[in-house]
Amino acid sequence: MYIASTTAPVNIATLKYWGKRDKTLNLPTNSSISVTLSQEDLRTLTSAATSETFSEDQLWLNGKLESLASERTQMCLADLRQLRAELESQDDSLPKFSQWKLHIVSENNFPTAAGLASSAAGFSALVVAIAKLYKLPQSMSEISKIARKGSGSACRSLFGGYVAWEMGVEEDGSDSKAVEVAPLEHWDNMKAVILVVSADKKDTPSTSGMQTTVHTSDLFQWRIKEVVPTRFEEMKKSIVEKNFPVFADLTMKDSNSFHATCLDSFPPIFYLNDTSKKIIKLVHAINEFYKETIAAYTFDAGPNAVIYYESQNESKLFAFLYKLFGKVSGWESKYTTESLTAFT
Ligand code: 2P0
Repeated sequence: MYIASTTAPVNIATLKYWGKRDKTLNLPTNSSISVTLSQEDLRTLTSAATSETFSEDQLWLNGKLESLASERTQMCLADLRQLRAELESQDDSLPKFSQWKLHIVSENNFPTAAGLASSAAGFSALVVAIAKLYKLPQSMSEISKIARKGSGSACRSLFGGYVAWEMGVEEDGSDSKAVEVAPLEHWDNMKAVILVVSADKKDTPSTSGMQTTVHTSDLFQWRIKEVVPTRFEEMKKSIVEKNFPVFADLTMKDSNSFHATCLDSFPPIFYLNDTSKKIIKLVHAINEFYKETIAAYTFDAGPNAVIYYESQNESKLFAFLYKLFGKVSGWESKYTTESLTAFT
């Protein structure tokens, strides 16, 4: 039996991916940017094994046997096997992994109750573990195109730190890939706190939600053509220059723009709840109080907030959070599993 393991971090978009121009290949309608969270806190650990004796492909996710039958997973496995077969055709001495079945074991180190999307880290770890097992020579950006087919946002979890997913223009997706904007060490005092507003499953899944938006929202057309292309360049620059106030403004505006297109979809999609909106107001009030932008909120396809800040401002930010939410157990470990719905 041959085995390889890897970890992949959760990434939180600061410039949101929302909309596909090709549903099968997961080709987006706009480029996006994310910040990868520390692997100590939130990551997926995946091991992939192959052996001539395995009779079927199998996956154990957090200790439970799960299906590998989805079309997305099958596309990833087929791409990886094809790259391995190319290697085997060049070197006869290589074992024929491309023809053998796979056993995959995957585990998240964050509670499902935190309500965080795990598909990005999950598909990223799955694809990278198999690429390692197959000893594929392709770069991470090349491999990110395979992870993208599993779940769009997964392509960004192949890199640590600050990552861009370039949407590309080709119909076959050959230029739709993740690239590093800057490594984690470049801006290592950046931190994130996650406010778990609700651990419930989201009511509109991202994949169908984005299709509704693409087909029905006029505002969305403005967003992808006029707003995001400029913002993409400005945000990359703010990261390279470590300009927190600019990065923060762009991050908050893009979260609001994404949720505005959700509201403009027909029927409308609501991800933010009243608590989310109070957090938005709170962050603006904090920045106003200090007369300096020290915190930036962003919300994905759900009501939970991620607040970015620089470590030197932690006590300034947390003074407000503690005062308003009270000190809850688990807070110190950067995210709380307690519901904040009591915040009124
Ligand atoms: C993002 N989200 O950029 C955006 C912001 C949610 C809101 O990527 O259909 O799970 O698997 O490609 O990647 C969620 O979408 O969707 C997402 P698929 P995915 O992080």
